[in-house]
Amino acid sequence: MLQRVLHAFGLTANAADAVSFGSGLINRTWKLSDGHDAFILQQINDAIFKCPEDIAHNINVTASYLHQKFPHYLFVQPIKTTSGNDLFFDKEHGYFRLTPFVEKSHTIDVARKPEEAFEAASQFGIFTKLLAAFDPSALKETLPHFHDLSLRYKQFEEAVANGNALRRQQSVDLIDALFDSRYIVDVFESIKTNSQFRLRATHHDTKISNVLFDDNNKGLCVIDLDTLMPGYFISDAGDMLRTYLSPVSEEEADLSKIEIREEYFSAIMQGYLGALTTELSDEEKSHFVYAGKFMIYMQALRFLTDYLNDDVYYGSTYEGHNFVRARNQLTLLQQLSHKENRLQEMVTLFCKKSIATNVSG
Ligand code: GN1
Ligand code: MG
Repeated sequence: MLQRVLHAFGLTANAADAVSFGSGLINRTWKLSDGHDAFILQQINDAIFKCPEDIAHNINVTASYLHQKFPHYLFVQPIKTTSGNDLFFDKEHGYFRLTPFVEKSHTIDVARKPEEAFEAASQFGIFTKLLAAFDPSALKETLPHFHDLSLRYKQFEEAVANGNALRRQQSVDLIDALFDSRYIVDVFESIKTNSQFRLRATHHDTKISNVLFDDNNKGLCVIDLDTLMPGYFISDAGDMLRTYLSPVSEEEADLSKIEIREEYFSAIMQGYLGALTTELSDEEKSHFVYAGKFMIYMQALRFLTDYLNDDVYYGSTYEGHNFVRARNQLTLLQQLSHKENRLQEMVTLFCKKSIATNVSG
């Protein structure tokens, strides 16, 4: 199968040398080389992305905007097939996309130092800043309602009402705890009608492995634009907080290892809000901590919904996998809530200082 795909892109590389790459839950990714150059090949999961052409459209319009306005920004553009298509479609295996592998770049799976979190957060902030004048309605919604928390909550309620009976019984405590945090949805609903919040070109998947780093561990650019769509900044800020603050990932079953590392919070805040000082409104900035709660809560709802629905979306590698993930995210949410006041103070202080710096030039 891979050989056919490589041929379509005009590559002489040997399919047998393609190695699995990355750790995403949705798409499959390989790295390969044709002797000269290295490439990243991805099979787009079209059970989830119903219209992969929309992703290609979004990448193309963004590429041409950035190319025109910010030609020095490193934008990793996919390579077309020999027939000039953005994607190769194979009847049996679906859609494939090829991108050049950026030489002397690497990705990081988990933030091991606050400096790495800072670099990644700066890159996501810079990306948003560069696209500030770009009309987000030019972007197609590759996953309609992807970060619509109200909808995720509704889907959760439906799973609680109609999902796997045994699993529902076994999850009562977790279900109750998630119902108890419904106020997070209420805040989201108020954001949607608040004119101080803007819809922007939003990445929607800001885990640290979606940033390229150079050999000195400085951020180069962001990658993986599958979910680049109109959205609120809370999605991007929130998923960084969700995935960089704790020393362990959503996969960790030992809840005692989950914690909020303040030095990482500070790094994300400085990197992200620092890049967007003049772009985000005061009202938006004041919701920076909320952004973390928003994304962590949504992920807890999504994992538990999937558990109750027999793991149809995320899959599972062991019995109770999505339950464990949901419990992990609830714990992270509780830890963040414990520190909320202190973190909020850090944001207030940072915003005051950066405004002062801006005014004094
Ligand atoms: C999925 O495939 P990956 O890991 O980039 C999911 C994200 C979740 C994440 C949780 C399209 O992303 O929304 O936050 O898993 N992407 C989609 O690990 O559902
Ligand atoms: Mg992704």
